[in-house]
Amino acid sequence: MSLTTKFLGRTYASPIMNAAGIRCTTTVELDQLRQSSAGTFVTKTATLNPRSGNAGKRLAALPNGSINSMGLPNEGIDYYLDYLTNLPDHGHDAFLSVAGFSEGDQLAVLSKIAASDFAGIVELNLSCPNIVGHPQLAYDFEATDALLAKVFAQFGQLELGVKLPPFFDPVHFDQIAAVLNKYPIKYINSINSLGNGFFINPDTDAPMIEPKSGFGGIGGGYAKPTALANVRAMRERLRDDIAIIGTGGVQNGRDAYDLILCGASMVQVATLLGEEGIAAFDHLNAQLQTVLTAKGYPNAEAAVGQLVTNV
Ligand code: RRO
Repeated sequence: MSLTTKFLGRTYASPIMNAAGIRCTTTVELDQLRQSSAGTFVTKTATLNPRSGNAGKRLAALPNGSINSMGLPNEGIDYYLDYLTNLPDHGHDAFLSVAGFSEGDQLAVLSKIAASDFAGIVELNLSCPNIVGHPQLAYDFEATDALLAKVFAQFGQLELGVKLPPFFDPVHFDQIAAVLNKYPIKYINSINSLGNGFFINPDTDAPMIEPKSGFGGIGGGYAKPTALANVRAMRERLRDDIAIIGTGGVQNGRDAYDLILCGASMVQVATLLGEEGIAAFDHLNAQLQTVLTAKGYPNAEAAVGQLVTNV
């Protein structure tokens, strides 16, 4: 019995890891993730220059999840590259999440990575919902196509995946999959938070968070059905060699298992990790192992995509 999974030729002891943004901004947090029972880790999304993010209360717990408008606070690409390239494996088993505010920005970040000793996996975040004046890029299929054309023309040597926002319509699943299938993309990560939700604090009658007049990305339990739908819909549409990371609404081992059944080879945890800290990985691993054993799977990899469709 094991939780072993494979992803881009790497073998991980567990498919469960953090989602970008959660407890992964500083080297202290990254060290804690490395020492935890997570299968591996991803950094906070890095930009060309450090950012302090949006001002005011920008993250709040909700009855069944969370709302955030962090605004991409991070230490800048150089900081994360320095950390990762100084690991014994040059970050081979890790993920580096990156974003830019323009095509030029994105390409500049990637050229820094390409010029470094980083040996790991790059995740292009096309779905941050919280930057005023910058829409979630992956909702613009033409702009996504144009960016990926440039990215792969210049940085085809990188092992690169994309973090996607949730889609809600079969036509949109078709359209984004058609774009992604054109490129040698290694994986997708579905989903980012449900963008621009809203929640009112019953004590104050004011929005729960301050930036953007209270609009923010929704995560946790609210996200689970949409995350499952996106992983399943994308698995049905993407080339077989494009792997999937499932993210959204993982509160217990069964939630992780459901994402795996839909086609996820790795599973990321955001809201629960924010609330519980790295002990969350111990609970989730134990619960996922119990489900896999009860269902007769020898490891996590064997359950990937095994959704039953003929009952
Ligand atoms: O920092 C954020 O506000 C943030 C990002 Br970059 C993201 O991709 N998803 C999210 O919910 N928040």
